[in-house]
Amino acid sequence: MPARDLREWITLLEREGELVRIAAEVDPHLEVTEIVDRTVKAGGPALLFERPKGSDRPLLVNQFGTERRMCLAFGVARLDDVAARLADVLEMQPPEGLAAKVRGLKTLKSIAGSRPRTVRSGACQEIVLRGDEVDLGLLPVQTCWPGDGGPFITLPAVITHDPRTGQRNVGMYRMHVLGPRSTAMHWQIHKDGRADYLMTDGRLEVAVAIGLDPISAYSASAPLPKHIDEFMVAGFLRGEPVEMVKGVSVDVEVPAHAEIVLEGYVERGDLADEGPFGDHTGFYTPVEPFPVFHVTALTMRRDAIYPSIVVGKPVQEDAWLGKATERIFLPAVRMTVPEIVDYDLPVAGAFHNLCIVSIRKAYPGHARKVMHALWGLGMLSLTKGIVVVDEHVDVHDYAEVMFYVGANVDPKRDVELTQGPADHLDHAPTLQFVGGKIGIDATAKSPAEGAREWPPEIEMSDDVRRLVDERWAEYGIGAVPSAPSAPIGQSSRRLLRR
Ligand SMILES: Cc1cc2nc3c(=O)[nH]c(=O)nc-3n(C[C@H](O)[C@H](O)[C@H](O)COP(=O)(O)O)c2cc1C
Ligand SMILES: [Mn+2]
Repeated sequence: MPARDLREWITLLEREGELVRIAAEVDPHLEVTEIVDRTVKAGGPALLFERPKGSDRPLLVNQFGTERRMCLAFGVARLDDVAARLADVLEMQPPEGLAAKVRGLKTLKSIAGSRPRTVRSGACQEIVLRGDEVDLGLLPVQTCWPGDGGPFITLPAVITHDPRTGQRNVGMYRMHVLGPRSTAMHWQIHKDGRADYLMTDGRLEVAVAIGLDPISAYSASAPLPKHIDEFMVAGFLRGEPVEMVKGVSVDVEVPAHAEIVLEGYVERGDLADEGPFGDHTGFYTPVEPFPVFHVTALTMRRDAIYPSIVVGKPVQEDAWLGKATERIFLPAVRMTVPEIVDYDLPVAGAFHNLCIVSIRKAYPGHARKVMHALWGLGMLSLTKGIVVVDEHVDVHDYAEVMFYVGANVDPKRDVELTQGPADHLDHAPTLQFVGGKIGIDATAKSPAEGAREWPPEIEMSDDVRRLVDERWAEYGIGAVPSAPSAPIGQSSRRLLRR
């Protein structure tokens, strides 16, 4: 059974020795950040601050901060197992034989049972504050970094509907608290929430759920196509639908088990200065106008817990939300670009800066084909640098990748420079939103690609390896790790257990 809500998740974390309660009074203004920063970087536990200064509500951070907790959230041993479930659906073929038909039906049923279910009442509305009663100051909202423009709600699931189709969208967009009843809504230019807003004449109703079961919270951060409801995917990944209840002041359904819900609206042309904000890029994102979210109701559980996340110079907690996306979306990426064997978005590259991809190379120019495919694929289109390696290279072993980038590349021949859309937060391009892209083809090249004859790579023969394995004790050298076939070095495997 997946955790039904945030508190079941907290119970699970506690049982697994993955959560520490902090009884001392701690200030959500900067102090929490410094504590979390040290804890995340040390691979430490989730932290439940029971007495955040200035608020009666406990503050939860670092719930996602290790790979183990991310796996616990999904109830899997490895994140690739989540991907495998999704791959089953994506790769469904007309079944042959009874066994395959039964399996197919099961898969179909798990999709059909994934749609959010409307229920009559929800714990998220135990307390209802409307109009002037609303005060965001009740919540222990963090001011994360010294240069931040104020407190920011950092782990919200923002729910909107496409005004033309009624289709729901859920996205994680930080919210700069501007007053007791208003925040900014940081819908970046490429995002679905922004599209719903731009499609609206006048007013767009918005609901924000804070404090969800971990899979629903994760889903809000997942880069799904616009027409796919993130809560449906959450239901599929949980194996149980997300229960929704009518909002008290808006015609938007909200997750019944949420800890806290903010209901309200944005209006076309109603903008305010958002930021600065110490961002996941490792830099402060400067002030920029964003839509104002006016809160018409704040509903919550009687003893609501407020969850938060700190982003900043990597590695931070969001690294693991990102790694989950990298793993979960691999089958979907492969649907379009099947020659991809694996890919890695290094945490240090803040996800959009760098992508290493291994391919089954079949023809001249193939690496460039894959680069351009990725530059045309969903949010991967924002990737600034792509390194392509051959299928035998472990993309998660950065030393091995560097070996091939160094050894296999003629910079004059193997570098693809192009341009395209840039990440909203990328400060390096001359213009905001558009910029250069670099692709490095580190595959072995053929004469058809203008290379001389490619030399064979050095490898010991299997019979000698076996011989040495068998005789090892006889040599009296003691324990030495088995002969490495790849260069040893800093490996992302330390980050991503596999
Ligand atoms: C902790 C965290 C904070 C995020 N903050 C923002 C943000 O402020 N603005 C934004 O546009 N995307 C932000 N994102 C990324 C979006 O959640 C992500 O792109 C998601 O796919 C957006 O949903 P959409 O595809 O439905 O637009 C954040 C992601 C995480 C994990
Ligand atoms: Mn979406």
